Amino acid sequence: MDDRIMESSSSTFTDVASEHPKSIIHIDIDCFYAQVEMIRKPELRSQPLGIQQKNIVVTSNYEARKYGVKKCMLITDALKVCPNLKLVNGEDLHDYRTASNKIFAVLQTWKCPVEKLGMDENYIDVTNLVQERLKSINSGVTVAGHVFSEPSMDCPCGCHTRLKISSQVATEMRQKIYNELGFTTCAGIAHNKLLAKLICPFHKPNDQTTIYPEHGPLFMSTLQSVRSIPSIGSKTTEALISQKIITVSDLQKVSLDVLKKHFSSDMAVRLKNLSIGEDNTPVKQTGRPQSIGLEDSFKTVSVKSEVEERFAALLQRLLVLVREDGRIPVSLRVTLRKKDVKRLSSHRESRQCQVSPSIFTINNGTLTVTEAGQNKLMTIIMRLFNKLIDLTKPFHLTLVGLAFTKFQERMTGRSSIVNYLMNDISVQSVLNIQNDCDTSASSMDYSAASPSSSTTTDLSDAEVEPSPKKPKKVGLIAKRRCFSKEEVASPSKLRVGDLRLNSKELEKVSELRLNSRDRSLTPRASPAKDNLSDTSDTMKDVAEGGNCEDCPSYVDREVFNALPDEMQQELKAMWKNPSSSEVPRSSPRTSNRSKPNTLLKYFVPHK
Ligand code: DCP
Ligand code: MG
Ligand code: MG
Repeated sequence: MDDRIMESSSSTFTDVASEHPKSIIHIDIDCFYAQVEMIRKPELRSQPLGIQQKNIVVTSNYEARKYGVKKCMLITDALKVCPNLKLVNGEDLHDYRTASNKIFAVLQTWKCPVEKLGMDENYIDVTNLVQERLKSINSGVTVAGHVFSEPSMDCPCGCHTRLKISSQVATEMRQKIYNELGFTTCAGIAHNKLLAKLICPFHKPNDQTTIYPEHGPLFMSTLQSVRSIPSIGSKTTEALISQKIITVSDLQKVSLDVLKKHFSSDMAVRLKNLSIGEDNTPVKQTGRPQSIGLEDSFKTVSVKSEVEERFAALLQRLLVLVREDGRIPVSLRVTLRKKDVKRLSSHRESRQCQVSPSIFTINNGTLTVTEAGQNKLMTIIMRLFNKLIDLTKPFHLTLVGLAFTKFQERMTGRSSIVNYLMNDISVQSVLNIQNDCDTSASSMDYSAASPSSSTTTDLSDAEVEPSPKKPKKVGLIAKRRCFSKEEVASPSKLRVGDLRLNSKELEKVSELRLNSRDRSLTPRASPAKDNLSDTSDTMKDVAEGGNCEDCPSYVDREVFNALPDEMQQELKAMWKNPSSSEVPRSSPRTSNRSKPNTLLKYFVPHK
């Protein structure tokens, strides 16, 4: 064992008043996919059940595990050990994803940071909640569930009591998940994420385990492979194995200096700390993913038409995910894994480009894509494919992937003026058709993504992306939409800004409306535009310089006149009675915080 590390660890253990200040819970759902199926069909509970994806059992219920059915077993092997195994196809992840989101939502009701990890795991940082509860606790707190090992002495920082309270919170959380959704779960409770996650399956299913900091090194030494440590990936594992460091115990014993010869200094220290159960990574509140993607892997595909079929199937599934998410995509990435038959190797390549928001429409609050829109997306996908593959030569693919990698935000609050304007989304849609992804070499923004970042439904957006608009275009759009270049990036402002139509654009909209049979082009909730002649009237107003006698000088009349009557009246009333709403003359981002969606902030004078 590295004495230096252990020494410093044990000396700080006694010296520092609050050495283990955090309280972390890790919750993992028992046999997740299988439980979703058993909740859906309770008769499955009493029989051994396997969830099948292609030729693999991705998970099984605990009944099947008694027979030796393991995760990722081949179907043939699983049926050998358990001939009665009932198989349910689990390739459609929709219901699993929905259940996962519901569990996340339940955990959020404690108002603590919750970090979602994959489909069935969540970290919850209950530090503040525990501090609150401590205030009203006078005596003896007992632990709920199992303990890895009873402590030999009390830790002066008081973490034992805090972790005991955390174990009670974990029980409450698991109980609520069970009561509301019917899932049994396991929990691990510790002073950091590493130990909470690793101790979680110590007693399973449907149970929980708490570990105290002093037992971190002992517990870690029981792990057979360094790969069991969550943040140690395959490359680090390989590098460690090449130095004959195979078990976590080996890692504890190797000196820091030896590790530093093979890893950066920071990495070496991190590895040593991990080996003794020390980890200070924070629980990061999970937001919405920065990209939504799907991949399909297969043995080999070498024909373009088959690639197209696979992309079409992926696109259908991806559109379901995007609809659930609700945001409007503005960028699409295509990923291929190419097999080099000569070298017996494979590598990933990605290309992406912008897609026009006009492909997506909002019908009754739901994001939809018409058949024409889907065809347009397929055209874009195949153009990107053509950029990635030299079709004059044979190709061999083992994976195709699709991901939407950037989104406009939809603001859906009732008070959101942006939301109100979105009822007229068809206006933007018509205008945005011009901005469609054009894959001709001169006008298309392409990027070759880094291969490592082409993961499915990745939560990070590490790729080097093309700038959303070319500089010249940005300037033009910023001008047209009355926002500065920097503000163009703000999706909500772009939407409102889209109403700043010049008379030519309005003519175009009007023409398109008159010619279009698409019912979606008829605005629903915009009183001034309930019929087409009203639109023409608006155009007339614009052509004549507007009818906004009451407008302050900084207001753009074209913008004002493009607004529905109701909104114009609302603005006029506000300008007449400024005390009712402060005009944000400075920054629209910072002023008028109490009314973040007030219309007035969109009428900021140009500097
Ligand atoms: N899963 C998958 N492919 C894998 C591993 C898991 O598709 N290689 C899916 C199926 C699981 C779900 O992810 O149900 C959650 O994975 P877990 O490792 O948590 O396994 P389970 O929840 O199924 O079982 P356990 O009770 O051991 O947590
Ligand atoms: Mg699980
Ligand atoms: Mg899991």
